[in-house]
Amino acid sequence: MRHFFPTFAASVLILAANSALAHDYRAGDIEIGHPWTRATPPMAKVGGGYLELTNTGSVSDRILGGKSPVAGRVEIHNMEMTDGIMKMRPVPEGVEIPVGETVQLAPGGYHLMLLDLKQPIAAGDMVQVTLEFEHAGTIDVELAAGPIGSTATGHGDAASSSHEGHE
Ligand SMILES: [Cu+2]
Repeated sequence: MRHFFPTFAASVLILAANSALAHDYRAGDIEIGHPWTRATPPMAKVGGGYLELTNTGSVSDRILGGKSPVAGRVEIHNMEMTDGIMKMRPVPEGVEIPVGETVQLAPGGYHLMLLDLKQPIAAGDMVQVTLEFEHAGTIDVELAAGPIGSTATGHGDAASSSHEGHE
């Protein structure tokens, strides 16, 4: 057993590292890829949530919103250009995920909005969110928090400054 145990511990660590890298979920026929968020300034009351949704089923579905222990409420928002200004607007009807397609919730477009944050989000946090779908039901996922201003690929974007003006 003395020889066995260290080997076992090492393989558990490798498994844990791999699943953290993959960071995917499935709710019914909906595949959820790399949910992430970014750190917020100390006094911020809102944060964004971003992910990829793929419909592998035969019925169109819809992400309707969600909830989170760190936020008063979670809504779906969209960024839209109005008179040359990027504005955010709640989308209570949610976002359709057509059969066989992948929909991105990403900076500059549709996103999850965490409102009334109870505490700032720090880089490295795993923020728990329960997502709600019309057909696939609910699922708990964790948003991996990148640094302030980060995007999925690691560089800043124009959408983040618009977020600070929200509400
Ligand atoms: Cu928003």
